[in-house]
Amino acid sequence: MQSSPFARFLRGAAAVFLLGVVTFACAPSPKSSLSQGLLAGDAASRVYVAPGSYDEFYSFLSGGFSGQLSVYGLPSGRLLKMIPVFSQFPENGYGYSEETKALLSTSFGSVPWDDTHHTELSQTDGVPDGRWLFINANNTPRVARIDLKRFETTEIIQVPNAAGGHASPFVTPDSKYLVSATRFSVPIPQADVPIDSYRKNFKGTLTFITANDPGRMDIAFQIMMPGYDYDLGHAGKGPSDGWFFFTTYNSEQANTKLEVNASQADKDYIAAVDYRKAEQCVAGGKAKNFGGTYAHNYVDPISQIARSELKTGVKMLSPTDCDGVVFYIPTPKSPHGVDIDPSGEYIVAGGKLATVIPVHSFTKMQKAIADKQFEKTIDGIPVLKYEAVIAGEVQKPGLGPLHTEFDGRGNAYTSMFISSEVVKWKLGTWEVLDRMPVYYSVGHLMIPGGDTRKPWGKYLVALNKITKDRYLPTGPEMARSAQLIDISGDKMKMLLDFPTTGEPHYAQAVPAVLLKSASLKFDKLSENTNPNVTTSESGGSITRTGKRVDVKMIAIRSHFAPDNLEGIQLGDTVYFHVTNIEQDWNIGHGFAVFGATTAGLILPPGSTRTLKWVPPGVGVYPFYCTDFCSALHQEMQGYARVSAAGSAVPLTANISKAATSQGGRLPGAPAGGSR
Ligand code: RUQ
Ligand code: CUA
Repeated sequence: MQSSPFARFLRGAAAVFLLGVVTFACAPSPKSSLSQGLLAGDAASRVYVAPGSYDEFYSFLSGGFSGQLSVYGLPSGRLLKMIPVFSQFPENGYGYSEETKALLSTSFGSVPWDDTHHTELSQTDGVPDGRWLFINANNTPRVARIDLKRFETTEIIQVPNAAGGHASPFVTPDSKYLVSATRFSVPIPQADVPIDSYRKNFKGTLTFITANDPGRMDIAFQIMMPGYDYDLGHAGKGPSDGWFFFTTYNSEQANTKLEVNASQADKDYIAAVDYRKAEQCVAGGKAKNFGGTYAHNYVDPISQIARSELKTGVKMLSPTDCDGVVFYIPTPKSPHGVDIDPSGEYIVAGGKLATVIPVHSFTKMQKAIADKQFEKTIDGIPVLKYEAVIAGEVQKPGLGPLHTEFDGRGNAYTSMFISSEVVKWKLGTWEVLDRMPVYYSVGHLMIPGGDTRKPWGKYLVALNKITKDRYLPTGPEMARSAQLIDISGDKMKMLLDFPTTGEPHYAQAVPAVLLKSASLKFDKLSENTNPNVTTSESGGSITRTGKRVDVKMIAIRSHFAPDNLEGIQLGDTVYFHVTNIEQDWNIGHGFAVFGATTAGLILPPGSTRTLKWVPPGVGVYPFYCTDFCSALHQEMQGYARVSAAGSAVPLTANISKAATSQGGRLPGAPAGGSR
């Protein structure tokens, strides 16, 4: 293979990749997609979900640079919902209403836009359990919990002593911990040092975050690591349960022109962390009390109001103080993904520049540790011998391997970024079984449960970086493209292209039955403990406290009560606390007021949301419902009168005469459901 044309091709292509000029040079022609599997009509019937029918799987795709995630049905590829996490979201007012703002708080203040990379479902015994979905923020390192009864973000914790939370938020099989690792090493603690003192002053950290207790996410401990880039991670399972594996690149410790300087070494490392050993060392007092300030934000499940607290200090463990807590496994070459097969024995790395896919053996790793088969030690971390740990190498897999998932039938599927294909290969024999071209430059791929102990190995979704000619052109920017592939047979079959929001790095999916029936339909008004809730037509009010005016009102088809407000003065700050008192699934209202600097509020049934409004001048300002809720939605409006400061106009709020009948429906208006 050394002198074969293929090897020369690989070297040439790797050089091209290094120069960064070609990202999809080897992409096959789009015309060939239909010949790669089924006839068009056949493929269409495989993804057809008849109107009114449900999809078989929920899938959760990270939104990448949008800071959000989105929910798609599979196999149809229909977009079901976008869930805002680290970014404000105009579709439902997330991050704009007073109740949700605190979720975006960090030690740097409010960060209303971040970059997400990986979605991860909570697990019980190594299998997705449908309780929560976790997702990371990369730029300001954070981890969020999404409650899958509500499909809403309910908790976010910041990760201190880190920069770039990319290897995150991978979960242990019991959901005890989530991890986050520094993609970018930095001085820890931060310090004003020359950048070219990188080798001396820059460090990485691996963070373990407690995850199993909603409202109590916390930094369990951190491990101080050599200053490399820590890229991705996955927990062990089965026999390797208790271990966590992280890829590193830039073990060269370059601090400039990384595309060349961090691609010098033949091998970087996978860091294998024995986190039960870390727990013992922390319990045994071997961790240092270390600084670091971080925000913990949490939506109170009763009042549905988010609160933020700032915390300080973590337990920091050094490998030199805790023998056997971390080992490095040499791995070619600038590895990106690290994926553990369903049995827990094989550790698969995707070396972006490697010509093979190396697969390590957990059994051999344990033996190598017991036999002290070490090459050297770096900062207290023994480096195991490659030959002592390697189980096998997949030869000629393609170009630019990144990520691998499993079907539970002994097969692995690896994404090939440069050669734009998904490659199926066999665990144990390492032979390539099949290839499927994808369009173009696939990053992650996802099989429902494909990183767990029990994959639902029916479909594979390729998450592609470049769309180009796949859809009607929409100017210089195109939506990213996902492709659905049938993996139930021997040969992969291309079924469907569908556009995605943002850049989905990773994704997760579960059978719909796991979540469908538990999905919340509305919040019960009787359980709404927001202190500014209004539960009845006549319960609204307007009150003044100095220059602050609080308005409590209800929204119901098709009015607000009260609907006319007077006595507000220029210089006041007005808080509109609006409660949607509907008790019916999916009956929402909105609230917007003229002169506001954001659009307003969106109110799911049973909820209270608050809009802060500083009137821009004297006058009369209409407010209205922004969500077409009924035949008389256009009538759902009111006025706020603003007088000069010191005016004698009394503070009043009326209840509209048209709104006095309970339920608030005008004669002749439909009873509901017509939105
Ligand atoms: S990454 S395309 Cu942010 Cu997980 Cu590999
Ligand atoms: Cu309420 Cu439109």
